Amino acid sequence: MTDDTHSSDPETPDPTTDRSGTRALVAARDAEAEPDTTEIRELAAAAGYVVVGTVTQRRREDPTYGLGRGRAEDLMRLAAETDAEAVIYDGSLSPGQTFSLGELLPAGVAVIDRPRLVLDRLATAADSRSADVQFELARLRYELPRLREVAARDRETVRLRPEGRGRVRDLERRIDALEDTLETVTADRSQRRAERRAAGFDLVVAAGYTNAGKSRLCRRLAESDDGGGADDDGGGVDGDIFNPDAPGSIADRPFGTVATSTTEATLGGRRALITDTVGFVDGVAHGTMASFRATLEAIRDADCVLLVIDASDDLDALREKLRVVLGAVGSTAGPVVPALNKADRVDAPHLAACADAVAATAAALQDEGVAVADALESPIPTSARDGTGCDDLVAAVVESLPTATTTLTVPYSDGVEAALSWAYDREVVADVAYRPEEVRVELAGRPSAVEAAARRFDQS
Ligand SMILES: Nc1nc2c(ncn2[C@@H]2O[C@H](COP(=O)(O)OP(=O)(O)OP(=O)(O)O)[C@@H](O)[C@H]2O)c(=O)[nH]1
Ligand SMILES: [Mg+2]
Repeated sequence: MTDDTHSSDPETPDPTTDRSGTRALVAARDAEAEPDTTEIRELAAAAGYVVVGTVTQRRREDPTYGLGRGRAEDLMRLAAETDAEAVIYDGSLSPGQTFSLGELLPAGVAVIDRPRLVLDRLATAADSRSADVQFELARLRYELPRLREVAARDRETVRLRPEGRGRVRDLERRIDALEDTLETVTADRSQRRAERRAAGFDLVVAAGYTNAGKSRLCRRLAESDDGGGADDDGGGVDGDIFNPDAPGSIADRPFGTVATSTTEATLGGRRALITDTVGFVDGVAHGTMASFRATLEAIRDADCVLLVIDASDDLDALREKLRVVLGAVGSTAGPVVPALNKADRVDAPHLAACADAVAATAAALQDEGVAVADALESPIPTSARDGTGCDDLVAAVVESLPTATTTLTVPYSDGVEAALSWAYDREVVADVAYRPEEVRVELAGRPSAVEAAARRFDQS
């Protein structure tokens, strides 16, 4: 990527730089309880940081630093002691707070809040050829008010610095250009979906919170036609390093997927395209999420959404993550089939409690007017690791797909054989009966494919 829009100020670190090995402190604050830093540490590690210290605080938000002044000063001392190069704040900081905290910390220590951590990771890891323009756009939209803040402070302190304003203008121009590109990318993807449907495919899209097991579940569904199959040893494919025997297994790997990918599969006799998407993460502002338009539209437009939920989470986390995902998705055209994945890690009572928590969260979201909550079917326990429940999941997905049936009786001819062969290829032939001089064909499956097949028989 060639991009001359980011600044070299410590407050606005260059997001294209490789972070591997960067020493970072984690700072977290929560008004209600002692902050839990598990997820932010995992996200930081996934983005390449080495966490060398943590400062937490239970108090309400401080308008200047996010943390209270005392804890912010602790952070400053700890940063000096540990030679930290970055402070990762588990929450959103306003442009002003980012600036103030940066001023307090030793020179050169970057301030990275949760949204920046997520956006940097997505924007830099995404393969630029797969045009994840959306992540780049999200990151720049996040950047703009911060750069304006820096430019405004520069004006106050060092008189007017025209290069600050120039950078803001460059960034605005780059955002405009990316918005145009995203418009085209989104239209192209929508067109491609229409073509795939016309070719007789059902579009199944896996969505869910990061680390829920979407990719592993998609691989398993694509591997075998019935969704079951041999045990997945967790090794090999895509460098999956899950080790079920590791003590206190560090199987959690957020940010595994940074671009959507689509695989062809046969689900219960229907030709489907399964799309694996980038996971959702809490703490990325709604406006920024709106930039993930191409991904959100793929989910909203799917014939069936496979909503992957990590059943090994505790119930509070499960509810919270479900809210994040469904809140961002908003509404879907088709049904949503939830999978309670990682069922191998938990017992039956916990799975039952998860199903209840999903139902209760969906009901609450429905009351709040989140339309997608209405589309939720009953959850199916699955294990992408050992294949348990995958047959049931496939059955539920197939059951939820749109189906049309029609019966035709046509005079026998070579044209009918050709039409039959075409219909077999698209998996829409439910029954064929040869009679003297004529053929009776029962078609069932994707409405567009059934219609197209029926037209071929008519013209045969
Ligand atoms: N025990 C167990 N581990 C699983 C299962 N499914 C996935 N995992 C592990 O959970 C971790 C995350 O799985 P992924 O498939 O990468 O999750 P994801 O939802 O695609 O994550 P993102 O791409 O970051 O959104 C990996 O270490 C997987 O091996 C499962 O059914 N059981
Ligand atoms: Mg993934």
